[in-house]
Amino acid sequence: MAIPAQVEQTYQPLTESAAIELAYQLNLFKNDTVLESREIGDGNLNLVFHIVEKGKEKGVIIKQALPYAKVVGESWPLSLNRAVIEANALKLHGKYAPGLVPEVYYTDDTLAVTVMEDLSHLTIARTGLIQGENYPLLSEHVGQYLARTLFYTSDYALDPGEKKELAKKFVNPDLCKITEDLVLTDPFFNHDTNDFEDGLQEEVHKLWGDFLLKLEVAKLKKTFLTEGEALIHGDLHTGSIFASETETKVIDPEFAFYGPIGFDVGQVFANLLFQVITRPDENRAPIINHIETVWAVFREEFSRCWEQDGQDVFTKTEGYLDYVLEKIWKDSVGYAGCELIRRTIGLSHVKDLDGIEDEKSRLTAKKNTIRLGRSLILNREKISSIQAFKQEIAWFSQA
Ligand code: SR1
Ligand code: MG
Repeated sequence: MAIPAQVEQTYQPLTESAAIELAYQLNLFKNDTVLESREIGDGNLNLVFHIVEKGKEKGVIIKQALPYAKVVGESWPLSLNRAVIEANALKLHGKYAPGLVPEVYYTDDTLAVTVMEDLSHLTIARTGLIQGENYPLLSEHVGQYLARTLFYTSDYALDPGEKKELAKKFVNPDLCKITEDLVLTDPFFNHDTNDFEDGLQEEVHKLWGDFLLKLEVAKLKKTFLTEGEALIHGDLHTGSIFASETETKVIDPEFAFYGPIGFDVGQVFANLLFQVITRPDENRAPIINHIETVWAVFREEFSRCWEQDGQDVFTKTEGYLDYVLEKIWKDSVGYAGCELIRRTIGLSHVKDLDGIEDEKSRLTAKKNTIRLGRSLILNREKISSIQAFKQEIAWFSQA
């Protein structure tokens, strides 16, 4: 794609026709091309326009941040700087995990716009998985993405000064606050952002009264607030992944900041677990294999990068890599638990659960995600291997 021209504008939300105008102004297409524009954003925060030449399938995506959370409304203001953070994270993560993130063609900080690769030949992984797809390469690709983006942006790989410069660039308070509140606080208290059906009252009240659980969530929140280990994606659920039989692309890193590696891994685990819990018995194995493979590939590739490119002198010290991996594992198990609970009773649910039409089956599945979530948070020190994790999953995924 040719480098687009610059445009001088003040911020205003785009419409479908304004997005076409912008595409012309940026010289993304020739002036005589007939363009079509469709707003396809189904997330909680942004406008997303698919711009194509009439009659063609592949075009470009123009994504624009809104100055508030679309899912709540203008009463929840959000910084437009997240568009800059997202574009920079895509570029940096793309450098370390080539082929696994969309290409960025153009950014405009004032308009909070990112023009990027059109991935409409792929399907959002959550949608495909719910429809019974298995995407055989999904976990291999996601494991590689996690290992490489997280290792190469950490102090294990970078000079500490360079890492701190990067960390400054990715300070992301508004989006971190969403996670601190919606994932790591509100679901564990009687808070008005929570959203759950009546049939879960008893289960939820038990959770709110569980002081041991609250203590463990407090520890995980502290880690999220204070451990700037690597440039994490920050919102790595299956709605942030495009997939096909052969390709995987991780999108939407607007929550990126320097945080704990286990947060990204844990969100991947949890969002695959929704499928384990909601699929019929006979279709669960491919998803359990995905969870196992994500961890195996992450562990192997992270270790390989560590041996090859570890810059800190202690990366040569026996036992240090094992210590780091063990900490990442325990954090991942704990954050998976928080995400399971949050997507069940907090703000912003998942279709895997809410899409179950039969009320009894839906409530059973939701009770299982709450119970599994609680157990993962409380027992993460004891769940020390993928085998133990699989046993835990089996226990809570019975109908
Ligand atoms: C107010 S935003 C709600 C959720 O949408 C995003 O995808 C994140 O998961 C966030 O927590
Ligand atoms: Mg998102």
